[in-house]
Amino acid sequence: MAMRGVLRMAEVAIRVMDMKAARLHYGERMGLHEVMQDDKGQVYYKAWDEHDHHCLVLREADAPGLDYVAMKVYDDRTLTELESKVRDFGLDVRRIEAGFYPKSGRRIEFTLASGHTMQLYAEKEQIGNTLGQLNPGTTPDEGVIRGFNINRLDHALLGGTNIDQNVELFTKVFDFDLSERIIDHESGISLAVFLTCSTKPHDIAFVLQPEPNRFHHVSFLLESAHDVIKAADKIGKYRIPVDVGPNRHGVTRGATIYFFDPSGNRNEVFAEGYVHYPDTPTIIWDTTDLGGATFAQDNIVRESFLTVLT
Ligand code: M3P
Ligand code: FE
Repeated sequence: MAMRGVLRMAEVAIRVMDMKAARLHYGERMGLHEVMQDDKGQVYYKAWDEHDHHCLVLREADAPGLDYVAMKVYDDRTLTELESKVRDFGLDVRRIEAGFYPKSGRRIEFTLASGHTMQLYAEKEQIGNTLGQLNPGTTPDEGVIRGFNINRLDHALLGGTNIDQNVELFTKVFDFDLSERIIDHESGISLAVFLTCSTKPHDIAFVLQPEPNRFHHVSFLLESAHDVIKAADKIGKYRIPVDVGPNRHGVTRGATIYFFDPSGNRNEVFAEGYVHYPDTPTIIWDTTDLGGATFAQDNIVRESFLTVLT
């Protein structure tokens, strides 16, 4: 296995305004598994086919939005190496001791040029996917895969300033590839950038916004485009507000539906997309085909998709 360094988007921490409503949404409706509530009242979730203890943290607050994203790195030595590389790149690095975040080893934290708080860590308690490791079979017990049948956390799209500086950091320091870029066809400036550390089309993406530190969406992986349609049926049944109904992104070629949690944070469930390799060329879309880049089944640019962030 050649993949070392940063492994994946591993934890997203978001603010919700009503924890009871959020639990109904993320737990009962979406079908994520609540694994813990801490002494501050924060609620932790995992998706069924993840081994780590949790991938989503909800904190009750006065306004929605993102607290931080955290990526998991291969091991503690990688974390030490990346800490000095991030400092050499010119960012201030804060050290967070093991245990400060529940079930987690030590972390480093820094602020991206786009204004977002990002963390790296190497260790988190693993509780498995219920199948075990010896002759695990293929199919968990009834009730493990439920709700929208979410397999795992997939990616986050963040809105902010200076997104090209983020590309520098992720490609030079973290060894990500720039899989895709949306540019303004007249000025050539980057409007959105998509970055991968794996064979996924993206692990994190940034969209240019006039203000720093905005949250566009968190996305969860389903097994198939069929599962996206089945999720859409439940989104309709439970009157969950929809931003964009089932469609396929041009960027990433993922089957998608965007909807909102009760606090207005955008969620996505996503499936398919292409396989990225380190030698896959960067794909460029320009604003002459913004409809096709964003929603390729009708080529219509959605105003809300470009302007509603928390
Ligand atoms: C995704 C995705 C934009 C496209 C976003 C794409 C900002 O969120 O999951 O592929 O144009
Ligand atoms: Fe997405």
